[in-house]
Amino acid sequence: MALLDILTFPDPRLRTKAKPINEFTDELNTFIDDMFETMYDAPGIGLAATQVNFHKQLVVIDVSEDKSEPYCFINPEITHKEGAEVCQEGCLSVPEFFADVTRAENITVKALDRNGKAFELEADGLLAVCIQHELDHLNGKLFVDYLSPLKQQRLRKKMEKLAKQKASA
Ligand code: GNR
Ligand code: NI
Repeated sequence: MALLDILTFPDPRLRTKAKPINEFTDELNTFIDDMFETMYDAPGIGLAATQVNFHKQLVVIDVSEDKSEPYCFINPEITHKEGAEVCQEGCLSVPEFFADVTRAENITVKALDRNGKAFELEADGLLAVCIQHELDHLNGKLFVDYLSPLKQQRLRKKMEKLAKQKASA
């Protein structure tokens, strides 16, 4: 197993639109294991392939506290959305930054599992928030895109400062 490097904002590769997966190989399964390992190590509750510079429609999620609910979604599609809910979000690609985002409260998602078998899942709460956050990544979208221009400007300044600190450390 291996830890993968996570791209950080404003890396333009985070804006790539992911392509569907149509081959379910051993290689893909090893990569999925690496994504889980990277997510748990970070630690995070979700990781989209886009974030590790692999531009295919693949995400892993586990919102449990004890690594007991691993989900892998391939070629995911939200087929139903209902209600609205505000949640404070963070992102492994936007370190040390948190902001409120409004998402659908209840969703239905259909996807393929790591063996290529179709499944459907209804989700609410943190799992629903996380699924919507990860699917955005596959479309090249980040949670910070929902913020006001002023807040986005502040974030850019903060990221520039962090990058300078890193460069001189
Ligand atoms: O670890 C993560 N936590 C989180 C918290 C609230 C809303 C969304 C998330 S997803 C994030 C991991 C990540 O960046 N996934 O893309
Ligand atoms: Ni994210």
